[in-house]
Amino acid sequence: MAVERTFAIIKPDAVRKKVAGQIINRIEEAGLEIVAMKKIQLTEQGAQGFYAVHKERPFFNDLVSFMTSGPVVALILEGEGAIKQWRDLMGPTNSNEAPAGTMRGDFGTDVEQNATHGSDAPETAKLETTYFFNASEILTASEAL
Ligand code: 3AN
Repeated sequence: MAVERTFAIIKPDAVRKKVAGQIINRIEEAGLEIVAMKKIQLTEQGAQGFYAVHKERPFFNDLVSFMTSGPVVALILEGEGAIKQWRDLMGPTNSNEAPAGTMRGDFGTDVEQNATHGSDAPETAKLETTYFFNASEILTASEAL
C-alpha cells in the first residue's frame, strides 16, 4: 500500500470537550505521522468554501454555524493507506451509529457534532490539504530535526 497524506479536523465540539489531546494520542498510537497541525478559528466564508460540495444540502447552514462555533485543530496525517486508516479510526458519520473505540463513537454526539473530519479520497485529501496548509507548514519528523 502506498504512503498517503490525508487531511483531518478535530471539530469544535471535541476541542470544547478538551479531548483534542486524546484524539492526537490515538492518531500517533495508530502509527500515523502528524506532518502538519494548527489550531484555527474558521470564518463563515472559510467553512462555506470547505463544505462547498454540500451547499445544496438542507443541513449546510447548520454545519457552517457549527464549524465556526469555536476553534478547530487542522492536521495532515501521513502513513500507508492513511486516508482509509483515518476514516476507519473515525467511524461512521453519525456518532450515534459509530462503535465504541472510534473517534466519533467515543467523542461525538450526533451526525453534525461528530468530533472529527477526514478526507474521503486522494483528490479531496489534496484539495483539503492545500485549502488549509502551505507547503512550508508540512514537516516530516526527519525534516523537523
Ligand atoms: P463524512 O464527514 O463522514 O465524510 P459527509 O461528507 O457525508 O460525511 O458529511 C460532511 C459533514 O456534514 C459531516 N462531517 C457531518 O458533520 C455533516 N452532515 C452530514 N449529514 C448531516 C446531516 N444529516 N445533518 C447534519 N450534518 C450532517
